[in-house]
Amino acid sequence: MELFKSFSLAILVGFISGGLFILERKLSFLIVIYEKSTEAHERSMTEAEKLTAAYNQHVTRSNQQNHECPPGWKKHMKRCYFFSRQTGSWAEAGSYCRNFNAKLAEPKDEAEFVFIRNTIKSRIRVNNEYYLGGTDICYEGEWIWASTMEPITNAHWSPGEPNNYFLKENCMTVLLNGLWNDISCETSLPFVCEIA
Ligand SMILES: [Ca+2]
Ligand SMILES: [Ca+2]
Repeated sequence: MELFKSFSLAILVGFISGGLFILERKLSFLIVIYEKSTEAHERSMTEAEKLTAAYNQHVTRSNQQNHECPPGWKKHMKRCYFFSRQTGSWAEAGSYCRNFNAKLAEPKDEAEFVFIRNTIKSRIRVNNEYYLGGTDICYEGEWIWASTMEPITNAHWSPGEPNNYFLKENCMTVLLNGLWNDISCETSLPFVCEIA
């Protein structure tokens, strides 16, 4: 009887040892698989990051080289400008510009003013003034740039302007001589948009 018990115990121990051995082998195998897949994942992440960085560099370089403006827009310094053929009220002109993440042009420095003046003068078929982004619609005589509501400090009004003709001229235009005028905001005119 004792012999039978010892024999059974030995078989049981052998069975368990064998099972543990198999389990250990399977576990080692799974660990190797996991490590390899982790390495592969990290490698592919690194490659994806490299590709992303290379793409971003390409875009930045391309923008630096071309100083890209959308088709039909003109480049000046770091900004893009659109001189429309379409016409609309001052409010419609502003909406049109905003559709392109732009605004009615606000020539705040001398270089920008000269660029717009020269471009207007060079457009030989044009016989109209163009809307810009200045207004005194909030308070008569207090001219501001609409996008920021900053006071306009670098005035380039044409002689005799702004005259608030018929007490209803509250929107800024640039005349064909390149200087500024005030006009009724309902007048249908072409306009200049600017992307900063
Ligand atoms: Ca006015
Ligand atoms: Ca006027």
